[in-house]
Amino acid sequence: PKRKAWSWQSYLEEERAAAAPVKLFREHQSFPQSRNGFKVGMKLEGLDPCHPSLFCVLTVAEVQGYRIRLHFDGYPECYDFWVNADSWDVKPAGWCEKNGHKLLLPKGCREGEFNWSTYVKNCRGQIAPKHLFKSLNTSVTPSGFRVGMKLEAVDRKNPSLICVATIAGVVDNRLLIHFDNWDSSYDYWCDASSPYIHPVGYCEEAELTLTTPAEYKHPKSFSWEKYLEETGSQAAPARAFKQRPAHGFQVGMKVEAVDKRNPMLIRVASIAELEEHRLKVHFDGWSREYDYWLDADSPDLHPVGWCQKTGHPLQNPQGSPDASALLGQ
Ligand code: MLY
Repeated sequence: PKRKAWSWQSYLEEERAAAAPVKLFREHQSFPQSRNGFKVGMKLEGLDPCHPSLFCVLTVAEVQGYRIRLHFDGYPECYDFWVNADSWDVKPAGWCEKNGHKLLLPKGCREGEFNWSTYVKNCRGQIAPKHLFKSLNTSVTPSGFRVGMKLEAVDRKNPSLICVATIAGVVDNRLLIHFDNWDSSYDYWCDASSPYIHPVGYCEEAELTLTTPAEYKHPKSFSWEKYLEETGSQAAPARAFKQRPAHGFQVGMKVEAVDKRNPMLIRVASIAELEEHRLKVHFDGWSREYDYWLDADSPDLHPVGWCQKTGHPLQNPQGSPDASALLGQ
């Protein structure tokens, strides 16, 4: 028997479910204003998602709707990753040099010898044109955060720890958080309203344990006053930290979410559980074991209709539309 093409509208009716209202999404999650102009082969600079303090030389390997798959030049394909075309994490060639950031060079390139125009000429590549980068020239209000200032921050790789940390970078309205005396693999970028950063003294006030810097001599008697003096640094001013309003998502609302296990796929999903700044998504038609938590402002979360609007395939609960096409149903 012929199966009717899957549609959100009839699915929501059948399920008696509601789509998460578009107003609950942040701009970067919602319907884009422009098209994705990136083309396969274009080269750019971007953050390594597994090592977010590092900008790297990347090539667009695949374009799908408003998303691009990025490849690390000179490294195996298994490190490729997907971002939205308006991601702040991608920058045009030359951005690092201009902004004083270290650029991880393609494997095999020697330090001091790298030059973008010779590089693209040699590999017959193409530099991604500047106008494709939507996150450039966004208006920025001065924040009060300065490089070197200290704060208390959640270690996102070990989220039960709140630790002594430093602002290691400030770019636009984004802050690079670094954990004192740890390597940069725990670093992350966030903004002043991130729920993961707090002013000096937050743990004491909230009666939480503050994780002191690695190899700190007297962790039991840690005092901020002493530490700031020892390190000749300042605390980030409390007024620089902004409160983020709670998200408005509710359990049962339908969304479109990236499948973390196969990030090229976006699936029909439901909000399954809530926390103040996070939510758990469930992929409709799949076992609960694939549910996962993400930040309410994650770029991998979109309103119903996002795939259709942006020209991205959507995996529906009946299985992918492409698969049924193959079976001739
Ligand atoms: N058991 C982990 C804890 C690392 C915590 C690092 N934070 C504080 C930046 C480990 O030693 O790898």
